[in-house]
Amino acid sequence: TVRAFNEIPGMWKNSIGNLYTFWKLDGFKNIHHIMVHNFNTFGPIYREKIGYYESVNIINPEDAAILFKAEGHYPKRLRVEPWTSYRDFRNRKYGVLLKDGEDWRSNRVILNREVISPKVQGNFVPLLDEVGQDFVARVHKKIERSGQNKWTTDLSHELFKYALESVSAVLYGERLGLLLDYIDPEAQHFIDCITLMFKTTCPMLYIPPSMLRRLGAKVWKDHVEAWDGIFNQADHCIQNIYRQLRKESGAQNKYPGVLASLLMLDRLSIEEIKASVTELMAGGVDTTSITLLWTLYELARHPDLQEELRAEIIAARAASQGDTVQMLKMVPLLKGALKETLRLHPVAVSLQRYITQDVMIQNYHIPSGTLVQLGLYAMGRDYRIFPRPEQYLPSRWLRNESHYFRSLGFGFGPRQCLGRRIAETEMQLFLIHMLENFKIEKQRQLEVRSTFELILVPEKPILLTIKPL
Ligand code: HEM
Ligand code: 2DC
Repeated sequence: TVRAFNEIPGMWKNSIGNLYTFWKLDGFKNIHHIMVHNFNTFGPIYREKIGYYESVNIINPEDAAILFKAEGHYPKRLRVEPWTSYRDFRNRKYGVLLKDGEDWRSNRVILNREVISPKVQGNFVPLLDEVGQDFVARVHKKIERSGQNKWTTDLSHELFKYALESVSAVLYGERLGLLLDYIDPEAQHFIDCITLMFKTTCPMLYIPPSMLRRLGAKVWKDHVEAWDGIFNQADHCIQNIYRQLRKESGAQNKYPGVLASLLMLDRLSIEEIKASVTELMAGGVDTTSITLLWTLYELARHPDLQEELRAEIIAARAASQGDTVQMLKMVPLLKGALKETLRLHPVAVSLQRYITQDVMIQNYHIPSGTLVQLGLYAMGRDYRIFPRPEQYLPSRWLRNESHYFRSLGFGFGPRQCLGRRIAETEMQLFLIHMLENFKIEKQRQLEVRSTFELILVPEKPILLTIKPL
């Protein structure tokens, strides 16, 4: 007995009323908790309508598999209206993040080869390894200066710089030098603009930006200012490389970076390259830095696990004999730790697709064209999917429990995170260098929750103490 679409439980009849309730519950900051609550109330599938978004929400891995099998040839996510509105407003091109259809696919295929294919990882490793070493040197210096043989700090600002330095090294093939003593005010401004851009996106997710623009709302103005800052800084970096490339003729042996590779390949227009490279640069800061911060937080809470990881790293270092690419293949527990971080603290609260064919989920008929959301945060914390979900257990990813559609932190399929290889390599190398040099400790046994600022971030600063080994 197939049940009809209209029989799906949920609150989808009064969209304005829902928007009001949502707002009253401080829903902007708590989307992830509200989703958990809804799954507890309605079961593994529910319909919802908030403002102009109507969706079906699911939580089970088996249902995620059905969703992704129905995503079609041109997978389409929920459109982040404030982001497209800004581009339209300033007459800037969409990059791969915002494009759809054949336009998306043709750009994405070209970018894949330079950013995410296995053949490029070897190019990224030496660059990212150097950034990791510089970070360690900086921490040593901070510890020395403290005069206490330790450094207690909210590492987030250092991690933002680490992430920007890393993604820039890969994109531009050269170092910005953000881990030196002198803080480049332009780089700091760029970092601040990204945070502001994410923050100001949230309230506009449910209220049409075009309306806020006509009303002259502050949130729209701030949003525009944030994106302007992002694009100006990226333009600056891109112009630099472009000029250098025209001066230097003849091939060099050194890996020139993603941008120069794309320019030389000459298969995308300059404007298209600019749009996607800007998205990569902006997408590469808060995402990896916050995931690393959560990982350090978990390692500080689990000293035994920290020792276990350190042992794995030391053994891998010895066995790989200076071949770092090889070494990264010998740290399964470390990779499990990053998966475990993204399970409990995902960057994206949900994954979404407009399905391109009718499907059956939980015995309900769902018509083609429906927006289906997988509650990634809720899934990661459900005891039916992950036994003892509240425990941070990297080894669960090494055991032969089912991993079927359970590791989805970077999304899935051809529309998955384009920065995934960069992010993974950068995070693995960071943790390798940190664990080889320092012990991470926590101040008090305080639980830190997530709050929604378009991406999920810690609700309050996380103070860590770093000691030399
Ligand atoms: C898309 C997560 C780091 C650039 C996405 C998506 C997720 C995600 C969930 C949507 C995927 C989907 O719909 O299936 C993450 C996580 C990161 C991370 C967890 C780090 C821990 C990065 C980095 C970059 C980046 C470092 C840039 C270097 C992008 C871009 C897209 C994307 C450009 C859009 C791709 C497209 O639409 O074709 N990311 N990301 N991300 N991410 Fe990431
Ligand atoms: C936010 O309801 C909640 O990787 C919305 O690097 C649905 C939604 C749609 C798209 C998601 C977004 C959420 C969270 C942030 C994501 C984004 C797609 C890409 C983006 C997951 C879940 C992110 C952070 C990119 C951002 C790149 C940008 C700064 C240029």
